Amino acid sequence: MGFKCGLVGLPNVGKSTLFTALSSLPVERAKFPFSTVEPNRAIVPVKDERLLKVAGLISSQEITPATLNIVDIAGLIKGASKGEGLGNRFLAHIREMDLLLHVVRGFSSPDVPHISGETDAARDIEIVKLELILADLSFLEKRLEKVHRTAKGGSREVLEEKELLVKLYDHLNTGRTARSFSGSDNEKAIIENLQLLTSKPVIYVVNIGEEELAKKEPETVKAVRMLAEAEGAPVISICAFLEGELEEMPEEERNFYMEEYGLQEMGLNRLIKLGYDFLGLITFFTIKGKEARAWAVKKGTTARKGAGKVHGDMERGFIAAEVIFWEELLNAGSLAAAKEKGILRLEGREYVLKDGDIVFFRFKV
Ligand SMILES: Nc1nc2c(ncn2[C@@H]2O[C@H](COP(=O)(O)OP(=O)(O)O)[C@@H](O)[C@H]2O)c(=O)[nH]1
Ligand SMILES: [Mg+2]
Repeated sequence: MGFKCGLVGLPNVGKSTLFTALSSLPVERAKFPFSTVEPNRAIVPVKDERLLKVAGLISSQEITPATLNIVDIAGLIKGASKGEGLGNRFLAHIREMDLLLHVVRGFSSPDVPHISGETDAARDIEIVKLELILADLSFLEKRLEKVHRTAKGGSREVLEEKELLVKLYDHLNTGRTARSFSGSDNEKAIIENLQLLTSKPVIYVVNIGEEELAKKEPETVKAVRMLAEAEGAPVISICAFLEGELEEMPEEERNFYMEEYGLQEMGLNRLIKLGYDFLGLITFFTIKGKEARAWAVKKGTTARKGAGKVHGDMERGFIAAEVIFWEELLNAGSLAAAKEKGILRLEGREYVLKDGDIVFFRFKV
């Protein structure tokens, strides 16, 4: 179903504004039927020049970009981990995410109340982080109780898990995230299985006001950057308000305003690209008749698994993959010419897909 990025943050920081802007990016909804069912989920396209070039070469009538799922998770307030506000439902949503986009308020407006009075990026981030840590702690407590019971006379693995859980619990209990816990590879694998909220990768998104756009680095962005750098997380600043308006405009008008504001690229595209890279995703392309399509998979995905992304039958009945790097195809001039030259390689199921590969799957049903 694709990779899920969840918008989290305090109420009134601009999550829904950002979400609305993202959901207006053009993508063919019919291909993603579930997107119409859930109002808080947007399918957003990943802009890719290579896809456009490949599509141009084969005179595509249909161009389907790779996509990310963005989920607008209802606002988090103090006490959410104890069930306040939307509490547990909210937390359950986060558990399903591959990546969190932590939105921080960077705009000031007397009309929009701030949940705790003044905007203070560092404190706001801390509130959200703390709620997630508390939720993880109560999860770990339950887990520890269970392990405790089975650990009596239990196997070595159970004892090891118990030891690890205790260490992790102490770590979180000092206000740190599971992300920042350093353990062995084996320990990390166990922790990953726990699906803790604070082990999700995070990108900080500072939602700045229009008047901040002209500044080199607004104060809030700087404050968030310092925090983020310390934990190795990326930061992006975006004016969600303006992005939404830009998205609605005809291209010419949009270009005019982007120049006025000194924007080289739509912030939405920068954000999606960043999320894509941060998730460790690569793109492969398929051509079917007159359709050129891009697919997002994790780095290291094999040809057979990649086939499964396109269709379950293709993975089950996988025979081989014919592969050509996108630039090689462009250089050849056409698909027919590439075939004639014999530059399509035949690869087996264990072939590791590369970013920019064009793949033709051979399979039996
Ligand atoms: N002045 C100003 N208001 C904004 C900006 N971004 C969002 N808002 C307003 O802030 C309020 C809360 O935004 P919303 O997206 O609903 O926040 P959420 O609670 O995080 O989903 C709304 O009234 C928005 O119109 C901005 O950049 N500048
Ligand atoms: Mg909202």
